[in-house]
Amino acid sequence: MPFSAESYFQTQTPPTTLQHDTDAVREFVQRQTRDGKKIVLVTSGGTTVPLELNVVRYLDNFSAGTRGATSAEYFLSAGYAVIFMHRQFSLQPFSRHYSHSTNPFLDFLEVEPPSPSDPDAVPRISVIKENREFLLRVLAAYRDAHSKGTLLTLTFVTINDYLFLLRAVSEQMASLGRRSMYYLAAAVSDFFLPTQRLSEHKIQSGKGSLQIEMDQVPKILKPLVSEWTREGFVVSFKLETDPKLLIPKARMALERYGHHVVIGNDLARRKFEVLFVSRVPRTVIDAGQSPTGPPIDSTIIEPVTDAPPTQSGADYTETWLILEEKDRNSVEIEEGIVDRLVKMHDAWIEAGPRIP
Ligand code: PAZ
Repeated sequence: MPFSAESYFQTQTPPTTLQHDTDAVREFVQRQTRDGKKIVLVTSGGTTVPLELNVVRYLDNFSAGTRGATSAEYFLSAGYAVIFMHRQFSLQPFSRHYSHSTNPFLDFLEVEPPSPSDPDAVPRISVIKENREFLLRVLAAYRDAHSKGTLLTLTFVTINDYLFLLRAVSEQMASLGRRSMYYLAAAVSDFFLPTQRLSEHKIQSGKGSLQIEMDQVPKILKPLVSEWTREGFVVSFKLETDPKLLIPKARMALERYGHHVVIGNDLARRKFEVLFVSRVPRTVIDAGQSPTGPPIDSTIIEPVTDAPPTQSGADYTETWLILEEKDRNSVEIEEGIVDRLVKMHDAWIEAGPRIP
């Protein structure tokens, strides 16, 4: 029998940090509610699947957390409070601009020699001139988020940490009703090994080849949408490597879970091209596709023209958001994604019942 969400949470062990994180989220939600903020939960990075209890080996995936970390910054600048739930050591808002692999921080700096006329002077470190404007912008946004307390960062490592934490955070955010958004960009494992079947110690190699049968991870979007957060605006991501699958799989997800938007992306083209698929009321969609034109100058919104007919007869809206070729090294597609979702979310809030 595959695990349902319910049987999963009954049989698997919550992470030891869960209560601490839940308390932090409760306090954050209460404070942001008092300040009249909308809150977005951004999930980011990949989950691991441990193969042993005393874990030496695990399965992982490619996600660096770029989408989530970048989007979190744009949500903050759009006035949202952000719960940034990310894989430990994956990219984070602000510090992503100088990660250890791209743009090492030390490369931003230069040393000014001490003045020969002052015997007590020491060398000074400063930011290289051409990086100053950019770093000042990042620093100002970082300081703003910290001084206002609008960013709460939580970490997960395993698929188990992720599932327990997602449920806890969603339950805490439920009180926000329509003023909450869920932006589920993490790359979450589809398969796992239940604790009960994990080898306690490091798997030994003496027995030749290794065969592991994994269980399917329960489809967590279903309870998230229908039980944990009834009114939240829910956006999930769908990654494929075969572009033909994007539209059918995105539609299937909306059909199955009844949420608001699926953003489809092809692995190789994800940094400059995403597909929006939604089934939300017309007014909400129109807001996302502002009649005054694309959200930012460098993005093109193109209706999908080659979509197969829907099997259920449902009315989907499918559009590509594409970065123009000339802008692909200087503009981040997340700016367009967030801009569009914020408009859709506002229309969703406007269309719905007011929160007491
Ligand atoms: O983390 P990243 O920026 O390298 O990649 C982002 C992404 C492709 C993981 C995200 O856009 C996404 O599609 N997440 C959902 C993946 C899935 O289908 O489970």
